[in-house]
Amino acid sequence: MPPHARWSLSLSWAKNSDKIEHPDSLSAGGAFRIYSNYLTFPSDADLAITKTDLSDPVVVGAQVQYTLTVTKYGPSDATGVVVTDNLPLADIASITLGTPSQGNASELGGVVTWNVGNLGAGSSAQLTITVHVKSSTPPYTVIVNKAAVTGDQYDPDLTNNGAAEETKVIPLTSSVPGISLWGGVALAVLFSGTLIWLVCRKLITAGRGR
Ligand SMILES: [Ca+2]
Ligand SMILES: [Ca+2]
Repeated sequence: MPPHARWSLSLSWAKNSDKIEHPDSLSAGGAFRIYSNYLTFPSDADLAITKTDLSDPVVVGAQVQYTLTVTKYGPSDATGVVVTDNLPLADIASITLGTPSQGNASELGGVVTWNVGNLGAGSSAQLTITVHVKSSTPPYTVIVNKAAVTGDQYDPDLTNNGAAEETKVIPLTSSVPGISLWGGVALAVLFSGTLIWLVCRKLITAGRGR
């Protein structure tokens, strides 16, 4: 049991029990002695969340698919598991939720709430969220998407209850094509024709001047 952990304790004893001394003096603010070998603590319910993005980097106006995975570590089951994902609306034009592997998900005002429900020890659940980057998003913007998971039980490790994914926005590739072989030939023919026409006109002009 880590320091400052929350736990509950149910007591039952008989007078003169060898487990608790002085039960008759138990009152508000009173003190009594409990032998630790008679105590049992609730098992840990360590929830964790990870997030990935596809693709990164992303072209301006293109889509990104986030995959959220919530996992239950520790020996006990978790109940009331809820994932909250705050999508960066400033840079996102549309939001499409996939069907979660369990539970149900909804979106309101850019906040996705995924009610996962119960998760057994060692089990995971997934949800995909597809968004489109705004065409007005400046290139080289780094979009940050944060999500968090909570549950009913005490979580001994809160460092893995949040996940942030960064996605870099890049500009469209230049749409001006390079000069192909046939383009080069066409330009050469055009240039040659123009040159020939200029030479002929020069000769004709010179002939008239004689
Ligand atoms: Ca945790
Ligand atoms: Ca990324």
